Amino acid sequence: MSSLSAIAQDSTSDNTFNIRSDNTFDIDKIRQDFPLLNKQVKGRPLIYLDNAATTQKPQCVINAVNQFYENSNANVHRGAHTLSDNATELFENARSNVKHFINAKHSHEIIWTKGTTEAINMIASGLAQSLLKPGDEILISAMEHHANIVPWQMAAQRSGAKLVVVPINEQGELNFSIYKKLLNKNTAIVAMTHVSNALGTINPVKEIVQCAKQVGAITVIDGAQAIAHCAVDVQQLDCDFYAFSGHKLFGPTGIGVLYGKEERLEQLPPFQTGGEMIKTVTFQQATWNELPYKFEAGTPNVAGAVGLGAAIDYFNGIDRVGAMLHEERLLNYCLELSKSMDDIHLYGTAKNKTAIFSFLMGDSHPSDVGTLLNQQGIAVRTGHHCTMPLMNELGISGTVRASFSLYNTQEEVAMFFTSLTKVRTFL
Ligand code: 7TS
Repeated sequence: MSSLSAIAQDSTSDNTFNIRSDNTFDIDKIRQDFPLLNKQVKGRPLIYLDNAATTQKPQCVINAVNQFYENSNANVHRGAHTLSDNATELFENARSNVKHFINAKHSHEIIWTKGTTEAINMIASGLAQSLLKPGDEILISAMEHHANIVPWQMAAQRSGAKLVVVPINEQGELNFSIYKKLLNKNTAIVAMTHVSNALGTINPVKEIVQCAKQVGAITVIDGAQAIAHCAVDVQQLDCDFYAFSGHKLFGPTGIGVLYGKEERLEQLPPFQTGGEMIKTVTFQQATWNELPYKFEAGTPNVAGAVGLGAAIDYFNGIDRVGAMLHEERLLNYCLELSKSMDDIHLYGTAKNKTAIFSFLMGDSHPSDVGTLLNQQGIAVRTGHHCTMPLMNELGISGTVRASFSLYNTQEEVAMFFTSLTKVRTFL
């Protein structure tokens, strides 16, 4: 059960070894790049294990955002002045950074959004308007985040389509044979997560997409949890849409990406309307701007885009295979230490998974465990993790989730378990 071996086995990642791998992964150096990791919480050194919620930011990202406001702040695409030109160049360079990072064919296939949630809403709402009809089916999995459930429920309600859920097995893996059986000529959309935020399961997205294409379905991949842990190549995956958030990739909050194949984006109606997204407007009607601007109504989050561009530069600059191996070791160490605690019940034991350790301890309430861990400077997330239907399937109301990033250390894992042992004596 490991991220790297998982990714290596996963045929979606034929390019895994095209990402940087030069044995330069240096955890001490990396930690120095993240100012917040040196802070104290409750008088203890912070141990930040809530990376699936959001990652910390390296100094270079903080600087890029600050420098944008200090030196280049202006609105984009509209000024007849130097600052606006500078801002536009930085903004479009960041888009091009994203294009290369996920290997999209064109920069105009990269749409800036607020994050994954907005990106999926954009697709679901557009497809409800333009494509879905009564009798169509939208396939999602039982492990989806609410952001990849509720927009489809709304789309189904608006269009008369039906939401169909592919079950998971006991390990928290997609039941692939049932998925294949559920695909049929009425399947209009397959919307699935690349990596589960509650269980860490890595889904075989390339195979999911291949099968969906055989019935002519449109594929939407929620990449929120994958983007910082897997090598993502959208042309290899061949998905129609791929969504992710900047803040889970060491970038700022409030900025994210919707990738869409050019022809799919052309077919999709705009999500929001107003300035920037139009070509011509009369009081009677309007025509749309070209891609990507058709989907970027209003003044965008320019500083956020610049910050995300810097985050991608940072991420590309480290030994990413080294980082994956490091995360794999953290997860394995967690699993090893948890074996000595027989009242720990782990949720999510997929063969292919990222470093997410989701658990319950005895009959303790997850929020009690989280509060007591916080007293010791350890940040975890507790609750349903915005996957209430999954929690229902598992017959629980929530878990305690420790989610690791490349800057976490073996010592932190050890401290986490020492603290859990202490927590247990209080409960
Ligand atoms: N999809 C998945 C798989 C996610 O994990 C999340 C956020 C989202 C979509 C939504 O992303 P957003 O950036 O638009 O909010 N997941 C989590 C989490 O697990 N804890 O906090 C947020």
